[in-house]
Amino acid sequence: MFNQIKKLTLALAVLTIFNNTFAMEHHTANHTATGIVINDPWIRSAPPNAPALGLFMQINNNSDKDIKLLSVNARGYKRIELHRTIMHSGMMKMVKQDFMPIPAQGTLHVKLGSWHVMLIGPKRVPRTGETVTISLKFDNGTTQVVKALVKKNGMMKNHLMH
Ligand SMILES: [Cu+2]
Repeated sequence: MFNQIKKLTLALAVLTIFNNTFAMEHHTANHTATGIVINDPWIRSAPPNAPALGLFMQINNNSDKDIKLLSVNARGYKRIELHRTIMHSGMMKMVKQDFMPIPAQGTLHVKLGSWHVMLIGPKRVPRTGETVTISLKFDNGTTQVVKALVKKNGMMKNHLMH
């Protein structure tokens, strides 16, 4: 009887450990698969002769490691750069960046007046309401393809008027 209980306890313990391990692995795998989530990618609408366009989004990092956005690609542009707008001697200035950092379990807000992507030298400026296919390459070896909606931004207009 005692031996049977011991065996049963052992079996339960093994089962529990196995279950926990399985759950943990599953958890980790899930995070790896969905480490980066891109929300609301959009391009600020611009006149047909605009030399460059701004691309914005929120990038969520659900993983436990810092991740870098290394490059952005899209068809129909001379080149695409990662930029950050900073204050320099009381002036707003755009500075080209080698990467964008997305902190572990955090969000990078790629937005007007801050981190942004510049689509330079468009063959044709997309119209409001169109979508542009964008591919983003990260240093964790993944590439994400998103469709960015071209839209106006009233907030920025108000901001500029201040
Ligand atoms: Cu810029």
